[in-house]
Amino acid sequence: MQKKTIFSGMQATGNLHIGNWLGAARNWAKLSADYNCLYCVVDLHALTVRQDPAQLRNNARSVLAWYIALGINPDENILYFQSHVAEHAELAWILNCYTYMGELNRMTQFKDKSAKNEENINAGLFTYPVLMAADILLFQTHLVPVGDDQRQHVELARDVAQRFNHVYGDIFVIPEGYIPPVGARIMALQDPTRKMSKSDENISNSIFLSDTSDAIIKKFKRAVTDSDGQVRYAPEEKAGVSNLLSIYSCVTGRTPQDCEKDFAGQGYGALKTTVGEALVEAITPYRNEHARLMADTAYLDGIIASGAAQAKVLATSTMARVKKAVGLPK
Ligand code: AQP
Repeated sequence: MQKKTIFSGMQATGNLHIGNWLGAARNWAKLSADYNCLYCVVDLHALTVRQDPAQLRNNARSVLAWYIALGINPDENILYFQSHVAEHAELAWILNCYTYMGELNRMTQFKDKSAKNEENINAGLFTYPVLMAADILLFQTHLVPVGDDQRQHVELARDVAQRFNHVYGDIFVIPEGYIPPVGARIMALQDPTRKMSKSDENISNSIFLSDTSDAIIKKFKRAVTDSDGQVRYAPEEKAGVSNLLSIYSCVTGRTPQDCEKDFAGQGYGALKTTVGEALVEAITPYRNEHARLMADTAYLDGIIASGAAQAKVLATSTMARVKKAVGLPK
């Protein structure tokens, strides 16, 4: 039987953090054996926030190298840059004409990001979910493994695809989101009511995959918890402690409730040290592999070129059907 298709991506807006890994890339690696997968570095999305050009180019390569370092085999999956396949932007324009302002006005990420970038609330930030719908629908995607913050955007992609199909027939596969039961929303260490984010101004909030082991241990030691002193998994009531237990759960492969038992009769100090050390052990081999890949320019260049060529073939096929359906001349 023909394998189904996965599409997902990450923005090249900075260093990847453990939320990007535990909420998304970890599942990409797990799912990749059973699907045809495209994992994209969504560099066009990154432009919705002002970027330094040299840094954006470097971040894009770094994100792609992280995909490989985190276990996604470039010989079996398509890894590429969004800007190398112009059909992403072309389909986004067409889908803009099938998406309602009211739908985009409801997107919580737009509200959050506008609040953070008051001086630059551009139209791209507003139509970001349409470009994301185009990313997904361009490849007749069945499954989109993402973190919880992208749930609403995947829903919108489904709505737009259904609307389009209703008018023109079965042009797009209707995608499903895949959001993991644990790790889908890793919270900021200093403010566990907010999600961990690449572009957070306070670097103590995020554990970056490139952080040194010492920095990781220190950040965990300073993580905000609460004053009742009990290691218990209760996300609503005990956001900081539950966040640490979620991270530990992802790294150990055990449930957060089971992890809780390891700390019976112990305080938050033991929890912070254990989680920090477990994480250091888990990511050190990835960090070393990432450094090795970044130094191998020719190898990365080869993957980038071949990924774009493979993605382009698939994208062209969908675009031909879309253009014909809406009536654009040949
Ligand atoms: N804190 C998180 N916990 C779990 N998953 C997360 N993701 C992001 N943050 C967390 C998931 O990682 C994938 C890539 O995210 P993105 O690059 O599209 O950026 P984002 O969702 O806007 O989050 P960031 O990393 O915080 O970037 P900035 O700071 O640039 O906004 C997605 O699957 C996302 O769900």
